Amino acid sequence: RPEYQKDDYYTYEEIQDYLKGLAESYANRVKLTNVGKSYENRNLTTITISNGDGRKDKNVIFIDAGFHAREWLTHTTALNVIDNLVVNFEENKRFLQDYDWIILPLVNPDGYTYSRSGKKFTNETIYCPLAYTEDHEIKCWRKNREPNKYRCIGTDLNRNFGHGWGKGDASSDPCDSTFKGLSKFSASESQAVRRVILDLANSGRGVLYLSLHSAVGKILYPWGSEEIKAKNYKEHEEVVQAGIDAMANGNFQFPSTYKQGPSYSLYLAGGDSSDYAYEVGFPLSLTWELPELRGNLNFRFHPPTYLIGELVDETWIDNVPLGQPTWHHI
Ligand code: 0X9
Ligand code: ZN
Repeated sequence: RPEYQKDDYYTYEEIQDYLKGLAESYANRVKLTNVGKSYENRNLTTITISNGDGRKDKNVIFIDAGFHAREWLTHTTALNVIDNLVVNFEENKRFLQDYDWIILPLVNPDGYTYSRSGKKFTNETIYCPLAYTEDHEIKCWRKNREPNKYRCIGTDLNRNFGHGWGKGDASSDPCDSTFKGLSKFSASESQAVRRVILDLANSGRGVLYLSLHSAVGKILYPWGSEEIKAKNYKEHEEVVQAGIDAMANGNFQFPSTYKQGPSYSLYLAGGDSSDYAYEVGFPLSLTWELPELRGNLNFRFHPPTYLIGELVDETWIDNVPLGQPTWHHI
C-alpha cells in the first residue's frame, strides 16, 4: 500500500508515483485524470476521490496547490489531504458522504522542479523575500518556466487568470516575479486549472474552491482585484472562522494564529485563481495561505523537514462536528 511519508518533500516524480499507487490500490474510490501539461511537458494530474457509492451528482470540493514554485508546504499539505481521504478512509469517510473531492496537488511542476535544482540550498531553510524580483536564488523561484518573447523566464500563474487581469500588484514586466503573462490564460498550467474550474462550475457541482499558498498565515476570500467583499462574505467568514478556531484549539505545541479577510486586504492583485472560480460560479472560493512561522522560527516558504508533520497535521482536524455550511451562488 502506498503510504505518504511526512518527513521530506516529494519530487514531481514521487508525487506522480504516489498518485498512481493510490489509483491501483483503491481503484473503486480513486480516479486520476491528466487535465493538461506544463510548459516542459509534465503531466498535470488530478485525483478524484469518492466513497465509491457510485453517485455521480455530488457536490465537489476542488483543492489545488503548488501554483508558486517555492511554496513547498502547499503540495505537501495537499498530499496529506489525499492521504487522509483515501488511506485513512475509515476515519474520514463522513467527509465523502455528500462530497466528492478533486485535488490537483502540483499546478506548477516545472517551477517546483526548478526550485529544487539549486545545488547549495536544497536541504536547507533559506529566507526568501516576499517580493522577489531577481532570481538570485533558484529556491525562491515563484513563476512557471515558460520563456517570454524577449527576455526573462516565467509567468506568475496566480496573475494569469481572467478576472481583473493586470490590476493592482500584477506586473507587465516579464522579468518580475508577478508577471501577469502576455494575455489572460496564456500559460498552459492556468488553462488546465481553468478547465477544471469551469467544468465544475458549469455542472453546478463545484461548491468550494480552495487554492493552497504560503506563507502569509491568512485565509482569504474574494475579491482580490477590487476593494469589495464577496457578496456572500458572511458565509465565507463563517466557514473560515470555524476552520481557524479548530486549528487554534488543536492540541499543538504552537497553536496556529491564522487571520482571515478578503484577498484585497493582503494586497490588491488581479488575475488570481480564486477570484476567477468565484466569478464563474463557485459559491465559496478561498486562497489558503499557510503559515511562515512556528514558535520563534520563521521559515517562510521552506519549513525544515522535521516540521512537515505537525504543519500538515494542523490543517486536517477531523475531531470537530460536521457543520451544515450554507452558501448562495452569486
Ligand atoms: O500573491 C499571491 O498570489 C498570493 N500570495 S503569495 O504570497 N502566496 O504569492 C495571494 C493571492 C491573494 N489574492 C489577491 N490578493 N488578489
Ligand atoms: Zn503563492
